[in-house]
Amino acid sequence: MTKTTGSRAYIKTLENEGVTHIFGITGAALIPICDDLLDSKIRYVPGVHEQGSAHMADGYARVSGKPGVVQVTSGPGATNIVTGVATAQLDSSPLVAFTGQVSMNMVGTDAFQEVDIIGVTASITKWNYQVRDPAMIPWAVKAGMHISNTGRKGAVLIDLPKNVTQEEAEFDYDVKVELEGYRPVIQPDSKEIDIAVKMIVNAKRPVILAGGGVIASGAGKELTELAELLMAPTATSLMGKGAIASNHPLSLGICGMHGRHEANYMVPDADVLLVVGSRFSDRTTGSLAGFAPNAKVIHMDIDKSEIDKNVDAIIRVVGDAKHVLVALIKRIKAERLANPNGWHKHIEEFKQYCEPNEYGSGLNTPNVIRAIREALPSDAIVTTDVGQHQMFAALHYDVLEPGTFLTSGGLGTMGWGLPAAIGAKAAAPDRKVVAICGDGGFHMTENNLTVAVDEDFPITVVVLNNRLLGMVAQWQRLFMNGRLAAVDRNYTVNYTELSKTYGAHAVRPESMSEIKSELRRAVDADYSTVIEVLSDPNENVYPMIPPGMGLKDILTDD
Ligand SMILES: Cc1ncc(C[n+]2csc(CCOP(=O)(O)OP(=O)(O)O)c2C)c(N)n1
Repeated sequence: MTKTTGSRAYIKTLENEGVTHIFGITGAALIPICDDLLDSKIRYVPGVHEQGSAHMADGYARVSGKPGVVQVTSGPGATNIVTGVATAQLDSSPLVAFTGQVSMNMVGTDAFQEVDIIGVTASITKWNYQVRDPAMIPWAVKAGMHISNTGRKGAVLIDLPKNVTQEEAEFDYDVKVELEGYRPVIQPDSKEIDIAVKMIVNAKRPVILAGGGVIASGAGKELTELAELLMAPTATSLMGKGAIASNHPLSLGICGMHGRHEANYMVPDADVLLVVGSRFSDRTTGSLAGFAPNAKVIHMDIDKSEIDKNVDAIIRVVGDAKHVLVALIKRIKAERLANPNGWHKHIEEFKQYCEPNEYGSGLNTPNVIRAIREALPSDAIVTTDVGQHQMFAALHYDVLEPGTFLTSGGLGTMGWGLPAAIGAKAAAPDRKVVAICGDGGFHMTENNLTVAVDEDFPITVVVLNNRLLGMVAQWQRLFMNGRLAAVDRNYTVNYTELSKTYGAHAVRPESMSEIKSELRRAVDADYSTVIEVLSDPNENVYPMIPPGMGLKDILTDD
């Protein structure tokens, strides 16, 4: 074994763990690490604000399936990633954050740029840990990478006091990572599977609800196979969008507050609801009283604590979605299925809503979203920001391959879409990446465009500029007698010109045909483009379930 500094041990361990990119911003506590990174093959991607760097690492993680790494300095660097860490944690994305810290002899003295980031992030991380001995660095880094990307994935934060990175210790990469009490259940119990199968094969009106767990475990193919085997209409949560291709005849689309009619009418009528990798967020269920009131719920999840949390299950299966689905499919194939009497055919009754003919051919957000789909190959990655445009995308963007639609579902973080797209491009340089943003969210993190340009991650950003904080304005129009408060954003800033100053190509097309041709040019280009679309400030996203109401209490614009 050789002696080396904590800083070098940290970098060597990251290299051995297969880390390709580190996103972040430096500072006093990170000087030794950034110096050593000059000699590493890991690509360091300098950011412009730590929140953006954290979202980049999150986007990278969601696309690569590997942990995304963000590295920031102590104090304000660390507090600036809190939103990024919480966003990743709530969406079960494997983000590993490394924070610099003041030296151990200064910890607790309110030293310059000292903050107790372990305390701050305790409730928004899967695990956090302060390394106090350089010899522990390989163990801590390996443990962090492992915890973030196993079981239910999530955010990890590791705090690195400066002296720990400067001091020397024996470097032992092969140190065993034994974590007492950490035993994620991957393989489902075969008895639980047997009980579930009995219920499933006798179902008359089976419906599947797939969540982000299906995407995270790469089980889209198995989910689709199960749906076909049962001829079961299949809805998804927002995070599960794409688990089954949007254009599959059994796809109901997303369910919930801005769910499609197919999903919101058929989920409540199920007699057996098969839920895979979904946590029953309130945005997915609406009022629990109206959510599948007659269904026997079979809840399958990798995280035992999600089962019976919001919705009582009758059968509980703990395990990784892919393993659970493989086991189910194998068992169901050996059974005789009940005749569901054409139950799935009801899907057609609801499909008329949300279809293109409803929106004509003029310039409106659903048509822009559809034009984005038409301009992209099936493996292109779309990220969204948060607001009306996000829900329009959830309703109208057809996801053809699982894992190609990325969004901040749990925390609903405005400002996520653009930096996450940069991280996605870093993970998949050969694929097209488009961020769909509102003007509000774009303005929160648009400075990251400079990273896309200067670090050569060519992406396309579509800014749907309605000059309003649109989603809030929609709630005010619908539920506050139309009194608009705190939502007006008719700023003097010109996003097209602003984007040019960051070095991006930027255009403001004015008709659908111009939008379509700009989209085609942008996605084929090897540089970043911002397409600003001046959209209608009075547009509402429909369908919508008013807050607190049930899935069938659907508001439309008729
Ligand atoms: C960081 C953050 N701040 C505030 C909110 C609350 N919020 C949710 S949607 C929304 C409006 C978003 O406006 P915009 O980005 O312009 O998108 P639009 O709804 O107009 O499509 C706001 C303020 C949020 N989700 N995230």
